[in-house]
Amino acid sequence: MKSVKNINSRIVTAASRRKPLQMIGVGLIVATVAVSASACGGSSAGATAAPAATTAAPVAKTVNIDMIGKIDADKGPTGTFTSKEHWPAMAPSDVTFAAGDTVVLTIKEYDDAPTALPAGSPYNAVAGGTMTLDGAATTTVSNENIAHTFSIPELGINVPLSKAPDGGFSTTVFTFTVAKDKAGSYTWRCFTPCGGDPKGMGGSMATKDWMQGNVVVS
Ligand SMILES: [Cu+2]
Repeated sequence: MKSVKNINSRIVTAASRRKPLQMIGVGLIVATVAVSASACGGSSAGATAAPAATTAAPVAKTVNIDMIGKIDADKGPTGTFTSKEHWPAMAPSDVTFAAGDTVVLTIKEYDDAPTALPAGSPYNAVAGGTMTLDGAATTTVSNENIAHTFSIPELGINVPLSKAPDGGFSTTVFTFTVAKDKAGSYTWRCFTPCGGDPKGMGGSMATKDWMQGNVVVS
């Protein structure tokens, strides 16, 4: 509301300078009230469109989120994970951003073992944003290289994560913009069968804070 008041005062002041006649001034004030009403009833984007709102703060922001993927206890930064042997995990498992934000998600993957997706799976391909792998633009990760995915199906997001080089890590940077009507609670999960049981879907795959977590879009 504060910004709307500022806009009004700017419009009235500018109008007064341009139009000294009182009668015209009254007409302009009525017009200004109309602008004010539409700005209050609509979104802040409407206020941004007003000519006087040159100083309005941008609504959307860029959010940087860093995650680390690893397996076992002897890889990755110490203290990040509580080990379960052969359980891959990603941390922090809960992420938050706002509708309309542009999110830059950086994932360092320390798991050096590939886990192939079933033939024909859509989860090898990047979806819902743009991705770089170790600095190079990437649109898909092959079954020879894929270790995990960071996927939020309800938001149309899929980030295939490449296995780490021996003794190191791969760096995936995924950038996406969240639609303004997508506020809500979602679940991210991995889709590679990395869970350890015969079908690869149990254990870490079925356990929150390992291969799945919460996504809150405020
Ligand atoms: Cu996985």
